[in-house]
Amino acid sequence: MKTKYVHGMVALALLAGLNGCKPKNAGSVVSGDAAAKVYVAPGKYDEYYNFVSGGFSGQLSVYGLPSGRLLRVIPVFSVDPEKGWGYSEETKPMLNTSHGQVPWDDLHHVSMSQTNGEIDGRWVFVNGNNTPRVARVDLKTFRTAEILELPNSGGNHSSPFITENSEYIVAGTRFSVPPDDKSGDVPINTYKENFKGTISFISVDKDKGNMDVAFQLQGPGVNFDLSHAGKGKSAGWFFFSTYNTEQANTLLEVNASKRDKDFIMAVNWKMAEKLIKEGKGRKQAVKYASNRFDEKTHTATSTIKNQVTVLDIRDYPGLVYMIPCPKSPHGCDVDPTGEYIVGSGKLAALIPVFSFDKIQKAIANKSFDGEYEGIPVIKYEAALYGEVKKPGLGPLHTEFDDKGNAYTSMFVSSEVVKWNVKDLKVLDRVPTYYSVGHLMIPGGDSRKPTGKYMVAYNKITKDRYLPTGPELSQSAQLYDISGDKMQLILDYPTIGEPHYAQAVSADVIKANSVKFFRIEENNHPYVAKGESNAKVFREGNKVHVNMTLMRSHLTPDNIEGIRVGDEVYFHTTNLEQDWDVPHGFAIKGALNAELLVMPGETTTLKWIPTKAGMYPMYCTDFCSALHQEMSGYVRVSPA
Ligand code: CUK
Ligand code: CUA
Repeated sequence: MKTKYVHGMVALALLAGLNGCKPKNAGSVVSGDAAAKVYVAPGKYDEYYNFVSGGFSGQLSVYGLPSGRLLRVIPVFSVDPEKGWGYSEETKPMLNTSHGQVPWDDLHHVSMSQTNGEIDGRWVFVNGNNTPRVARVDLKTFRTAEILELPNSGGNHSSPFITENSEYIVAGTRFSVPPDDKSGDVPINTYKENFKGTISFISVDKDKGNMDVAFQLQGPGVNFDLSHAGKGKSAGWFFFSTYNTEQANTLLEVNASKRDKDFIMAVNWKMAEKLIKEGKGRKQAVKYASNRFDEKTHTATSTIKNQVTVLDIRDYPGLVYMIPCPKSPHGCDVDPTGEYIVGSGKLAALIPVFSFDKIQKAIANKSFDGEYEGIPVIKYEAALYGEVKKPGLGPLHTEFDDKGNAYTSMFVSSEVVKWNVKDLKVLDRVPTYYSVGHLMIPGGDSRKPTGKYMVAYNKITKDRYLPTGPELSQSAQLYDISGDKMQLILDYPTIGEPHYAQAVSADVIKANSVKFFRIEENNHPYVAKGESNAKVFREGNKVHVNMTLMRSHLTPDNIEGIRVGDEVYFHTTNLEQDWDVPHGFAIKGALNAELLVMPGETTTLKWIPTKAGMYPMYCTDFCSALHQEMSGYVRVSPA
């Protein structure tokens, strides 16, 4: 979420005086042995990979923990000139949508693939909040392998949360919208009649990870906020927080905050899956892009799909239930046992903890408190395990450790509060600098949390770093949680606005990391597998340059016969067969930035010269002592 909105809401909720309050002793509460705890000696590796949302940068960054060292920025939804992402012909289709190429998005949440409720280190899924999309990053290559657009959605925020064997990731729409097969050209004040809330269930192929929209649930025009899958005993269920159950369409900060309680929506996804298998649901015409990177050719293809199966949740009794939750719920987290579901009302001064067993009993006994839009509402007390009293202000998100404790971020009072899941007693609290959004414990939303570190991802930095003009980096803060008291041990800036993040032991990933691609397996249609295969050839006004890159020359390096207006394709193959020897490629005046080509890979830069003249081209990545010599010329003649 964006800070200013929360601030606005909070002000309206008469909490104005507490808005943005600063914890005392900023900067002086660092643990005495902090340096030793975060110091990773030169040449030594970090213990954890931490995958951090880049917010409105549209990218995913990778940090080492506990050092806080930035290891990599993985381009996902946004073009990235450093890697030619979205500029090379091979990657352009990844950013395709039903609206055309959308070269940016707002990335909020990170879900690592799981097996038996434990992070298995195969893929990271992330969401695009703006033009509804989910992406899959392959952790063998640390590259985005797939981007899937979502129909019937607006603002894909409640996403991408995963089931414990990665069967599905879900994506709930933040903005209810008229379904795609209806005209969206309707008066906005017909919201209640025309706008629908939609949740996509996206299937994930067991072996390849390929995603598709398996089915969608459609219902009243509420806004879905975060969600989490059940675990263990609750594994067949999903829990979504909702807000704007008022179904307001204007001045939401007032009109969507009227009700004392909104809902957590409990979805029996096993039942939905069964209904779909039985052929239930309605086929709806839509258009959405499915973009995949082909592992053989290293080229993305974009396919526009045109149908989804929709279950109207009101047509299937038993599929969903509403659980009242105070007030403007945001986070919705499930503890490692799967029994406790933690709600977090942005405007609430307590944390409700619901019991899965009690929810099941309430359903069996019909302990309902009427209906909401045809959906049974379970009585608050019938579902409630208990409340954490006076935890702080503005609870947002909760993670768990391996000792039965929960940690909840408090946006308004700018702190993290540790409490015991069984007795709901607050055990400890630490200030954050400032206004924490998500927090993260490695494995902290899985069945196997760890208990060593917690990271707070903060919206505001203020006085934490040297000033850099009006805009300051957001920041992460690392806490040692191994003892009774949480201790701040490190601050580090982040790329873009961090929302959620996940971390996993480096051992789960590092052994599988690809070092380079085998040139003999390169199936790119324009590969040159050796310098003797390099060539320039013309097809009408298209000119193909099958070029090789090898320390320290381009082949060919003198190109003539190009005319103004030709479409020139530089298909550059990096012939190196060694780890960490990329070459780059750029040419004067090219609109498509540059390329960064991995060993064994072929990547294409398209260039349409507009003026006759001499155009230098060169390798952009310092690759050897003779890197400056890795260059050449293209002569362009009048058309
Ligand atoms: S949201 Cu950002 S602090 Cu998009 Cu997960 Cu709660
Ligand atoms: Cu190749 Cu520099």
